[in-house]
Amino acid sequence: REWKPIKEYKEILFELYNGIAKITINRERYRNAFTPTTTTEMSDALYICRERQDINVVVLTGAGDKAFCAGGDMNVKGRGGYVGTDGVPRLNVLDVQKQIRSLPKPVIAMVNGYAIGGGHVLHVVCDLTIASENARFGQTGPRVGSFDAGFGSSYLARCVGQKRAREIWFMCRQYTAQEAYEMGMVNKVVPLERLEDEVVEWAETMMQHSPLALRMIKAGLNAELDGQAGIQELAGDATMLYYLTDEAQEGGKAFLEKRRPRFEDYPKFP
Ligand code: 2NE
Repeated sequence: REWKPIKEYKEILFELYNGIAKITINRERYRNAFTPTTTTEMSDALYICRERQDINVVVLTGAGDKAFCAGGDMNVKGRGGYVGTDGVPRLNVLDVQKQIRSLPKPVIAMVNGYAIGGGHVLHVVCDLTIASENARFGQTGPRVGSFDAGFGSSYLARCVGQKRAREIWFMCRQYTAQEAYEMGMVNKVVPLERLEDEVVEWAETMMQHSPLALRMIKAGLNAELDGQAGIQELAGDATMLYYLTDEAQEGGKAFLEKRRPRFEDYPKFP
């Protein structure tokens, strides 16, 4: 399988194969822990994923066979956030989470090893998680001076239930891929050597389905949980579909032609 580079970055790889974009955190030496540079680059790549018509499904993974992502890079954790090359502390992984959540295309976490701390949250916010048998899951925040009380807690609880979510955060234990599957936060577990094939098969299956239907389903599933921000996305999709109607076109045309719009000409479905 030949992945073609989409854009060059310092700390991630961004590649395309057959309509599937793959974002790989490329910091194997640090178990793919992210710095502000990593997350800024991920945000840029996710923006491109949203814009490009030839990208249908996005896969998020980590380099090598040991880690998906070990969370924030503790070497650059300062007061107030992870300190970038500009000396400013940030927690911009939260922007990455929101982008994954609102991307109108399926995002698959391809978990190839440790998904720990902020790395665990990244797999949680993806639409689907396919894991290799060697993958390990867990939060460490309360042990290392951190926590994620946003999607990393509330959406996790929607996936595994409140008792399990509290256990994961309060106990800071690691769970095997099979345990994560049984808890409901992993869709499938496969041998490591089959991981990418499996993910590509899932992506190709989804690509045979209506992109707009998948987009609306994702927006609807989010809207139920995400309050006004979720409703805004679903409503934005409704507006986009409305703009495609002759009735909406008539409103704009009438304004430009300085006449009364003839909305009565268009069908009203019961
Ligand atoms: C991931 C884990 C369990 C892997 O263990 P192991 O034994 O396979 O590897 P090892 O030896 O611990 O790690 C290999 C190298 O990677 C570095 C290590 O320091 C080590 O470096 P050297 O000793 O060889 O120099 N490394 C691993 N994770 C790192 C990290 N996060 N930052 C910087 N360097 C890291 C094990 O490594 C582990 O438990 N890692 C720490 C996981 C962790 O606590 N992450 C931060 C949680 S907080 C967070 O991510 C967060 C949040 O809670 C809320 C919002 C945003 C972020």
